[in-house]
Amino acid sequence: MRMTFRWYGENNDSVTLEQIKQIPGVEGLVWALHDKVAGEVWPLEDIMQVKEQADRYGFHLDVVESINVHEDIKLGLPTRDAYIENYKESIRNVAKVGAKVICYNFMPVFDWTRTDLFKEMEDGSTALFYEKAKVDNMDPRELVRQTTSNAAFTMPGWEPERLAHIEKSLKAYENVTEDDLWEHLQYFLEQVLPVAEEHGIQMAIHPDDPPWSVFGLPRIITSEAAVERFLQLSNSPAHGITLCSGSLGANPENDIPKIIRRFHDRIPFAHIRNVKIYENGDFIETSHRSQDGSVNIADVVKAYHENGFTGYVRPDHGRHIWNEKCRPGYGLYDRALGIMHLWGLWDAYELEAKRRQS
Ligand code: DNO
Ligand code: MN
Repeated sequence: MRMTFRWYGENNDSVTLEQIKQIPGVEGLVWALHDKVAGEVWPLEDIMQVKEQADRYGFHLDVVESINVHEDIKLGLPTRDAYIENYKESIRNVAKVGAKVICYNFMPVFDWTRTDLFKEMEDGSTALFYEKAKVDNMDPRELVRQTTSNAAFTMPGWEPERLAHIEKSLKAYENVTEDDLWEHLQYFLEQVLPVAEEHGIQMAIHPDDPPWSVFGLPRIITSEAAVERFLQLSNSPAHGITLCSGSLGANPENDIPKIIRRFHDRIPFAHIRNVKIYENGDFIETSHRSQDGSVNIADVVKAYHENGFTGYVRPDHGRHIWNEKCRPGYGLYDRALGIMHLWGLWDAYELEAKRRQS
């Protein structure tokens, strides 16, 4: 298990590289060029700047999250080919600083969706919260307004440039079915996988968050069966998944440890976090501890450990604790606690395995 930490860059993150360096066992940054909109080429020059910053602290840039896929590619429009060419160029460019994994997603219009970014919990901490009834009855434009209006930072997936065209985007999907989306994903992969393969990079899709349709938009990476169907799209070694325990875990029918045990050799990148699911379909992000949420994180780590997992891991989101002012889900404190919890479990399983051998 190779521990990483998501970092948004010098001007866009409350967390510093010096702080990240002091979290035990973090070897690399999960990074992106956050000022680029989907479809744009990532210029080598900009990438080199991130590399210089990472080098100062001895972090690698093996994991990129995310190079976003342009909406025209997901919609299967004729204009997609130009955007796919740009995507290939970005793959070649991130390869030049040693990237090994590119996390991406194929969610129409909206990336991760929550109704409250700072929901108060009983202990006074706050966390990302999803209220199902609210989303079901909400005008998506209202959610966009709410999500972006109080944000001190631009949030990935909620970039103003992208959402300015929300009306048009929603309309464009009116006749796009799940099967269409699968086809468009396959078309995209057929083009980019050979380039990724040639550069020793694995493309790792992030599941849909939450793993069901929102606002009538199709969503396809939502379950174990979907992961199976996805992996069958290609035999390329460059074809894999970012297994996000919190995204898939928001549906209680998704047995995360089981999914890991089944597909571990196709998981180059793991997001590990917990969510507490309520009976009405709401969920809130919690500490990593199994006792605090609905996902058995101890068993998630066990599933990786017993399969000799050598991929990259990051503690996905965290709560906001100790009055930390940070971007939603991406503070320092709770993610650092999460990392120590993951190491604690991992080291204990490691010890147990060694004892068994001797
Ligand atoms: C949710 C987070 C997401 C994720 C992107 C990947 O679980 O990990 O923000 O980073 O959807 O493209
Ligand atoms: Mn995730």
